[in-house]
Amino acid sequence: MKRLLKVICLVGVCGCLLYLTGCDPLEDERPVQAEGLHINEVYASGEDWIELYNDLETSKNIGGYFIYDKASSKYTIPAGTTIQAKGFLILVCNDLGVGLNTNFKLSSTGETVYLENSSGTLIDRVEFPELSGGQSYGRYPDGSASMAISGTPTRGTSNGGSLTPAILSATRQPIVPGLNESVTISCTLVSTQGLAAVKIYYRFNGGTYASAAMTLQGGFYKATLPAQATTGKVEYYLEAEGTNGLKSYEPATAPNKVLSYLLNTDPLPNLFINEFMAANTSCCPDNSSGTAAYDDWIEIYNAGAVAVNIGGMYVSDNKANPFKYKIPEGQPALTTIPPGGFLLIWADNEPEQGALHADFNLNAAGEDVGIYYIDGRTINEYTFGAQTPNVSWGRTTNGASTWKAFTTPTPGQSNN
Ligand SMILES: [Ca+2]
Ligand SMILES: [Ca+2]
Ligand SMILES: [Ca+2]
Ligand SMILES: [Ca+2]
Repeated sequence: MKRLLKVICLVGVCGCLLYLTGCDPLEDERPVQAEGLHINEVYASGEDWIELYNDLETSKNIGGYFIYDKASSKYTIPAGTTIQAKGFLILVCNDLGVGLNTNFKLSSTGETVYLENSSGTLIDRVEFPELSGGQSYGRYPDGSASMAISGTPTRGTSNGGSLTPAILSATRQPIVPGLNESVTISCTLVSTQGLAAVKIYYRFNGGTYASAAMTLQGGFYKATLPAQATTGKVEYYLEAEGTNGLKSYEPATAPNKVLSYLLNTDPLPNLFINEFMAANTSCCPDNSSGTAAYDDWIEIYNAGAVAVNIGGMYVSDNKANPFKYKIPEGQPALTTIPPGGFLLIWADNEPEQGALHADFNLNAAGEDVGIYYIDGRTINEYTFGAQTPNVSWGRTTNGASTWKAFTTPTPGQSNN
């Protein structure tokens, strides 16, 4: 639809020049007629919000103004809403559509938000880029045309004259470290402008945090965490400090919630990816929502002699990311597989439907499927090719090394 409209746009009113500069009727390309009220900062991960800023010397009544990301569903700011001179107002973007809660959310992959006055005149527009958790996009200083990503959102207060360096998400090598193995942590920054230092803080088994400088090597800020000779948990987080003294963290919740890895030598349980379906249109419904939904599924088989609670373990559709979906802990009645038993996990990208609903689908064109221990070690994984709708792919007998197509699938039941 968008493409079609673009073509109409190309040959129609907009003409080639505007088309080349991004003419898209789904985006509002009217000139902004500024009146001193700005979209000053946006935040798109977790509880989304938009910060408005009144750059005037007088308070401003913005009742009846419109804020939106889609012109087809503009949200009307309630009557009587005012912003003080040089003041800020937060609109929470949570789909509620009441009071200062807008009828839309923001996309963390980036989009455009618009502000109109009560006459429908476009008075501001901000196109924001992809934002990582904990990052905002705003004007520096408040109300100016200079926009940047910051690692320190300032919800409802001044953005300040300079931004805090923002860390792009950290990576770890190896992703599943073992005993006596040093670990390299890397990150990049959104901008190195005004950067004073990048540091890593780390600790072992709940001790006190040590810190180390992260140094620029081949475009990445890197630090190496020392090898550990005993089992336990390594926790770490990163800090970027600006020359303005402001600091941002990865994860943004640090030091309360941090990144970590486990060094663990437990023997792995005897579990198999036993059968799965990557294209379900009529086979076997997931009734969790109250209506039949034909979702992808993964069957796990416990070939061991003892029950295994998979709470805290992971399933993934990507061998390179064993930590993709953590089976919730604390629900052993749901997540324990008896010896010789089976457990069905819906790969429906609907984790809100319960403990046994992973946050991914299986690709019918082929990909990986695996189950991983609490420390990320591989219990069992498999790479499959293109799948036929409503035909499952499973081990010829439970736990066997050979696979075949099942025209009569047995989700949660023996393949034999
Ligand atoms: Ca702010
Ligand atoms: Ca699928
Ligand atoms: Ca479902
Ligand atoms: Ca089966």
